[in-house]
Amino acid sequence: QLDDFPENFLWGAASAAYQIEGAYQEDGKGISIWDTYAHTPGNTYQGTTGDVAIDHYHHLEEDVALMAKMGLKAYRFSVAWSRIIPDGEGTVNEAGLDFYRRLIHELRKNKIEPVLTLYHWDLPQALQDKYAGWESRQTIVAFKKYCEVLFKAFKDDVKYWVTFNEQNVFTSMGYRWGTHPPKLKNIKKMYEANHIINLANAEAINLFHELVPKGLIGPSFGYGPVYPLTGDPQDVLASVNADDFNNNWWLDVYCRGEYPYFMLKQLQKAKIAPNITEADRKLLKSAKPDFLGINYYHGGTVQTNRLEKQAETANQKDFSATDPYLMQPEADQAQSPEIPMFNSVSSPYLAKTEWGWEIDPIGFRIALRQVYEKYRLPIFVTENGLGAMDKLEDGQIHDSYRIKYLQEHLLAMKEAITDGVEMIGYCAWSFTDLLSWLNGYRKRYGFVYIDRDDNGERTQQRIPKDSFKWYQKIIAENGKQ
Ligand code: BGP
Repeated sequence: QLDDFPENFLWGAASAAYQIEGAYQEDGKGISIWDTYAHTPGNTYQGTTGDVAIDHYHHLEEDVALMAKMGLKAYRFSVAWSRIIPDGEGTVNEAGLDFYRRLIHELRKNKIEPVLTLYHWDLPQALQDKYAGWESRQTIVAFKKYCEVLFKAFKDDVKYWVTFNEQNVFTSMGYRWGTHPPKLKNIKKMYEANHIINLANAEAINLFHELVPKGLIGPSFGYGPVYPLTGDPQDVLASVNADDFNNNWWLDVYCRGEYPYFMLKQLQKAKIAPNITEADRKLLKSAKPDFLGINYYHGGTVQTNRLEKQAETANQKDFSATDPYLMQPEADQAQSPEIPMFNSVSSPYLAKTEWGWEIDPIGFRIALRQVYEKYRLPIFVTENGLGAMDKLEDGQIHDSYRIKYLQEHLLAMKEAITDGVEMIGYCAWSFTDLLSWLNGYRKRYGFVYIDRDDNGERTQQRIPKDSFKWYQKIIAENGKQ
C-alpha cells in the first residue's frame, strides 16, 4: 500500500526564460550569452534561436489561463537577468520587472504558486565581455545586486526561489565540452567557474534569508544515480568515483558547505583545483538552502577504466552528442584527472528516448532516496519529462508515450514518499513546448503543443495535448492513478 501524496503537494510544470519568452530585444532587454551563442552559425540545431521562441512574452495571459484550466498548483519559470539589468550590473530596467510583475500577479490571481529561478543560463553578455562571466568574482557582485532587486520586488508574492539551474550541466557544457557558451574546453577554468558560482549561490542564499525571511530558497541540481556495470569491485570503485564526479562535487558544497574530500585531493594533485580562500570556506559553510531542487532525467552506468574491460564492452558505447547528462570525460583532454576514474557505458537494462536518453523511473526513486538520505533537505522536483517528436493528427496530439513516461515517474515518486522522502512538489518539464537548447523546436516536452517549428514561427497557436487532460486529472485527484 503506497502513501498518498501530501495534502498541499505542489503539482507543477516548468519553463525557462530563454526557451519560451522571445522578445529578445524588447522593452529594454539586454543581450545574453545565449542570444550571442545562438546567433553564431553552427552552434545550435539548424541555427535555431530564442529570438521569438514560443512568444510567451506576448502570450502571458493566455498561457497562465491554460495553467489555470489545467489546475496547476505551481509554475516554475526563470527571470532573464538581462531584462532586469540589461548590462548585468548597472541600471535597473523597470519594464523588465513589470513583465514578471504581471506574470506573478496572473499566477497569484489563479492560485498558482510561482517558483522563481534566478539563473537559468542566460548571463548578460556584458558581464561575459567585461569580466569573462563566471570566471570572475566581479560577477558575484553583479549577481548579488540582481538578486537583491528581485528579492525586494517579489518578496511578498513569491515563496519558492531557485538560485542556479543545473550548475553541473551549464558549466560542463560551457567549459568542458564547449557546447554551450562560453564555448571553452578548459577543465581548470571549469573548476574555477564552479567555485565562483558556488560562492554566488551562497551569497544569494544568505542575502535571501536576510531580506525574505518567510521564503524558501535552494539550487536546482541535475541529479543522476550512478550504477556499476557489473559487481566487479573495479566497476563498483568506478561508480564511487563517478558519483563524486557527477553529483557530490556540487551537492556537498550546496548542502554541507564543503567539497568532497577525495575528489578535491585528486584535483589538487592534478593542479586544477579551484583557489579556495579561508573566507570562501566560511561563506560556503554559512549558507544553508531550505530545500533541494532536483531535476531528474536519467542516471548513468559506468565501468572501470582498465583498458581490457573497455574492449569487452566497446559496443555498448552509444551516446547522444547533445545529452547534457552525458558523463564521459573526453579522452583528448589530457589535463583531465577524471580520465582514470571511470568510463561511461550504456545500460543493457534500460530503454531509451528518441534522443538516446535512458528511461529509468526506478532511478528516480533511487535518486530521491539517495539525496534525501545524504542531505535531509525537503526535495522539490523542479524538472522531469520526456522529449519527443510529437505529431499533430487532426489537430490533436495523442502523446500516450509521454503519459506512460510521466505515470511511471510519478509512481516511483510515490514509492519514494512511502519510503519516507520529504517532498514539496513536482514540476514536469515542461508546461508548453519550447526551445530545446541544442535541439531546436522539434524536441517537444510540453503538455501544450505550440504551432511553431525549426523553420519558423507559424501561428504560435496553443493546443493542449492528451497529456494535458491526463495531468489535469492527476492534479485534481492529488496523484491517484
Ligand atoms: C535541462 C534544462 C532544461 C531543459 C531540459 C531538457 O538540462 O534545465 O532547460 O532544456 O534539460 O533538455 P533538452 O532541451 O536538451 O532536451
